Amino acid sequence: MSEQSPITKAYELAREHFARDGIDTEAVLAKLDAVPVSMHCWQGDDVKGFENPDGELTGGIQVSGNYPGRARNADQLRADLDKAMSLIPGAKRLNLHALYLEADRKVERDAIEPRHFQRWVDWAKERGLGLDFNPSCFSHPKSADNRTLSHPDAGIRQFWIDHCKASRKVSEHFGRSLGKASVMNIWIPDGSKDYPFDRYGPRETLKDALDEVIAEKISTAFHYDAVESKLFGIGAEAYTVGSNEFYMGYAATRGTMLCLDAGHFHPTEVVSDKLSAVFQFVDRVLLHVSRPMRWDSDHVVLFDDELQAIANELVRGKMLDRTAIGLDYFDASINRIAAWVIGMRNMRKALMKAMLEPAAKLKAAEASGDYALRMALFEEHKTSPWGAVWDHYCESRNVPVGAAWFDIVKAYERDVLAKRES
Ligand code: RNT
Ligand code: ZN
Repeated sequence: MSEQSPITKAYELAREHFARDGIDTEAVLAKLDAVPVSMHCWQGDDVKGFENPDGELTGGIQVSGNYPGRARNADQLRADLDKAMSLIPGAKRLNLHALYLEADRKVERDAIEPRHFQRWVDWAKERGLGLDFNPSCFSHPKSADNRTLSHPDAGIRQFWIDHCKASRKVSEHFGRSLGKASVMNIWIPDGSKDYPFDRYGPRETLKDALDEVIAEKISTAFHYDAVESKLFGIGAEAYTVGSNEFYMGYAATRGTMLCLDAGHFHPTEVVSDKLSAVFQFVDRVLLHVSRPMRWDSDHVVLFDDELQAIANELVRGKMLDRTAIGLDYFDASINRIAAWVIGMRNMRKALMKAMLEPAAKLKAAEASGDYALRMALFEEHKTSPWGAVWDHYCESRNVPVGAAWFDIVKAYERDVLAKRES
């Protein structure tokens, strides 16, 4: 018999540890593998896209940093995505924005068609990936005054309605071509910098515009609509039309998915506490896992308490099947591929740790009112040998163990990224 590797040895001990709590780590890893996490294309090029790569990012979101090597075209972005995905275990999807179309001449946003995304579809099909989609209601002259679907001008409003309708066709095409339903998320920057007189009117306008967008029924075998709320944005500090209450009501009454972005709430509010509340009234949730620092800063997702709390909720409350997990951040100050790999690995690591909780014991402790035991179990799980399970998971799924992935990213930076125009 061949010598066991240190990783396997550590895993065997960990496996026994968790088995004592009735947890079958192999079953956990099989379950973990199947949970898709949607990787956001826009970390690779600072949310620029290929419609007008010299254009400015607008809509109250901001990228900071100028680390060299940003993807300048779709082939570069796909190469970067391939590199990142080769370092990330588990089922993955790719989340695209309308800005990432490929066309040989200018295509207006209200005229986008599935064929402008065909190369993405072919790429995803070859890799067995699902695709998700987003209309891009920002970085455009017609969104310059921070009004899109709630715009008071009927012509401009119609332009954005038509963009969202066209986007649904693209999303449906993704679902049909790949056999995996696409989640299409509508986020708009609409709001105002200072106190408005009328808060009611724009919300009524937005409601009607959204109703027009989703009027045509599309099978959920191929496509889901999601709507994303926000507390504020740069230049929309006083009023955001699409607030949490607005979209909560919208999703609940229209049957769309509700998108919860971890950076879109008051600083002491957490998405982890919202999940079990919104799931009483909406069928499906889209998560934009992000890390706000003092504001909606879209920092790289770390393995922190709130990420763990989100994962715990999804697993404990059996909400995973009703949740689409996507990441949403954009950091241009560090190697962009490393940023993807860190966030994606962290998301899955948190899901794994949640699945390894001594759930039966915790449940019993809570039911019997033994809150000291509950606390003790929570605390002990923090240092249980889940790291050994993670290492084994990575090794058995043929992705680098520990920080070994970083050398691969550095080699790619040297050989590929550094040669791109700065
Ligand atoms: C903006 C929203 C939105 C965007 C992406 C690019 O505050 O979070 O989801 O980050 O669509
Ligand atoms: Zn978001």
